Amino acid sequence: MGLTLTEKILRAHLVDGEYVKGQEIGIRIDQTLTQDATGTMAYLEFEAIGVPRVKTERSVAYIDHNTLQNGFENADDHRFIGSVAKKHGIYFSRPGNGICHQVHLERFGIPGKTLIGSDSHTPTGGGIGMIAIGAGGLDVAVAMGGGAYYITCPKVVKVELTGKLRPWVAAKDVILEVLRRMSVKGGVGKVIEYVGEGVKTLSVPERATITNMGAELGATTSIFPSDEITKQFLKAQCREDVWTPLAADEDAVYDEELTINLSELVPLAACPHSPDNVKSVEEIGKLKVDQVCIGSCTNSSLLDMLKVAYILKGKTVDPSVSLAIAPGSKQVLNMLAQNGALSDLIEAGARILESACGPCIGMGQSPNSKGISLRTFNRNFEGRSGTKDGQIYLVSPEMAAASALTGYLTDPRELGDMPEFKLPEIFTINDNMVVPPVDEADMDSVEILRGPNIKPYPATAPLMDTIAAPVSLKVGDNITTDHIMPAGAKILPLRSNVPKISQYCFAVCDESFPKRAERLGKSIIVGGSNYGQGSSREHAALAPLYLGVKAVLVKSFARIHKANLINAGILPLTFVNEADYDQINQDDEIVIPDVRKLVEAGATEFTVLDKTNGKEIKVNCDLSGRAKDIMLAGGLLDYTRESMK
Ligand code: MIC
Ligand code: SF4
Repeated sequence: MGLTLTEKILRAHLVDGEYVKGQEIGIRIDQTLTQDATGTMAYLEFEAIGVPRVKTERSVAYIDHNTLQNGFENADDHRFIGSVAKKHGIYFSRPGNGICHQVHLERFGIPGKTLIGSDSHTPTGGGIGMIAIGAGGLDVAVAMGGGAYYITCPKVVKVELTGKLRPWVAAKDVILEVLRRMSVKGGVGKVIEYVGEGVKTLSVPERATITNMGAELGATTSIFPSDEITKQFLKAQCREDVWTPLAADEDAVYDEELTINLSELVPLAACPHSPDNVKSVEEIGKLKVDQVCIGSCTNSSLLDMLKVAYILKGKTVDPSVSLAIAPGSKQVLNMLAQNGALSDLIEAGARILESACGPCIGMGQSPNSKGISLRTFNRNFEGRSGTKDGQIYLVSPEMAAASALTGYLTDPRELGDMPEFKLPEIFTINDNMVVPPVDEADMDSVEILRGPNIKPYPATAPLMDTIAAPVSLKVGDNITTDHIMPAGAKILPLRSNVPKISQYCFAVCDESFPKRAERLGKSIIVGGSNYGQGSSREHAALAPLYLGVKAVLVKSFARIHKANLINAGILPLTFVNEADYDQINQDDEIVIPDVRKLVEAGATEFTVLDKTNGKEIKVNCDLSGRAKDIMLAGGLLDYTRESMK
């Protein structure tokens, strides 16, 4: 029986467990990446683990999220990360060098290797045949220290691509179509593997758009084969030597199958406030647009920017629209400058932003009140843009540019004939914004530079014998990490200061939550399905930890967030009968008797008592052997320290 590409790479990296779908496996990690919004914490954790030099083949620390330096905090974090990187063997990509996923694809990714990153869009690397997975900062810290990374051995979904995209229909439309069909929970526990004749019609940047936004499916990751097109891309990056051909066996057996005929796709948009709320331009109808933002790790490649420049050339942005463009990397921006396309963007009236995440994470460019903003990004969760009532639509760069000119949501096919857009034979290579680490022999000479906003990891404690605590918050379905721990220009500078950032925990849902949780001392959160979808930010677990949350009881969890809760020593529980969700109310007193003994004994189902209404509720406690030990120890940091003794 043939193997999928996913299974081939995972098996080659298996260091713990058996390759049985649904069971926990530990894999060796070849490469890691961090970004600055999760990086400070990840490196504090790495320091706490106490390994002097990273043990990976390549680890890179990027600065791309917190680049609005409105106060000393972000600059201090950048300096801290730079100094840790220099000392401990990590390459440091300086602010201005670009968005982590874009730069990693261009300069560091290698087909067939494993990569974990403290950012949920790490699967971008699947565009060149990597197994690239988003993880919590602590998992990345452990991997840098040489530890395995643990995942549930995934099911593999085959997405067979046939046909060829028609003019002005984009890779973005492919992933939007997958999201439309599978939903934001459809990928949980699965790797999405793209195969078929249609694959050969997609360039690496197009493939990377698709794997990048596979994160929105809740999938473990997404992957394309490594073929001649991959080779050509790597050659153009002067990295042909790292190329290897990789593909699934002809007779590979998949768990699920989906076929997408590229020739039949039409331009699509994800409507507010979810990436799977996908409709065609026709279905949406006439829509006046206030703002257009082009960029983010999903759509900021040179190819995307060249298409945008072509559409804008010689024209002027509609006077009612603000157009912001952030090219994804220094390489992209530089090449746009070299070939004159940058001038086309500027001439048309685009507001050029630095090569960073920017508006995607609410770092500036928030739309006006109730503003309709078309973005080439990957997430349109409520409030994420920084404007509470902003209405964000996720679209392709082609649709974004066409709409910026008309002021209305515009089908890019109205642009007429499309020229062939080609990647350059050779990219402009200049890695002068990547600072290599010092040699091991010199590491003592590097001083770690800490700013006053950088506070230690919050206090942890081993799992309690019995949890008796009130429900401090009850929330509904599809709560994202942007609800739990909002980002944006105001809050992001507090990422290295958990006590302070925790005061914004759940600000989108209930501003009174932090104070209430603190007053209660210890408490439980109750939620609906797909709780914690979205980002990898472990702050969505660390803030609740700091505020005394002991357990989270929900209908179902998103993968990375559940792992982050376990890593923080917060017990993740799910309802056996989802209808029981309606039985529990905020403020109810909950008791989980003998929870420590139950977890120790490996119990997977136990009874929780709601003392307020006298109801008994059955809950699942789905912890693998290792996760169980982590919970008992009080989190992954304590567990790792103990196991290293
Ligand atoms: C995001 O897109 O939500 C982020 C910001 O990149 C996050 C990481 C973070 O919150 O720092 C992610 O996707 O993991
Ligand atoms: Fe940055 Fe947005 Fe990509 Fe997250 S999704 S890494 S914020 S560009």
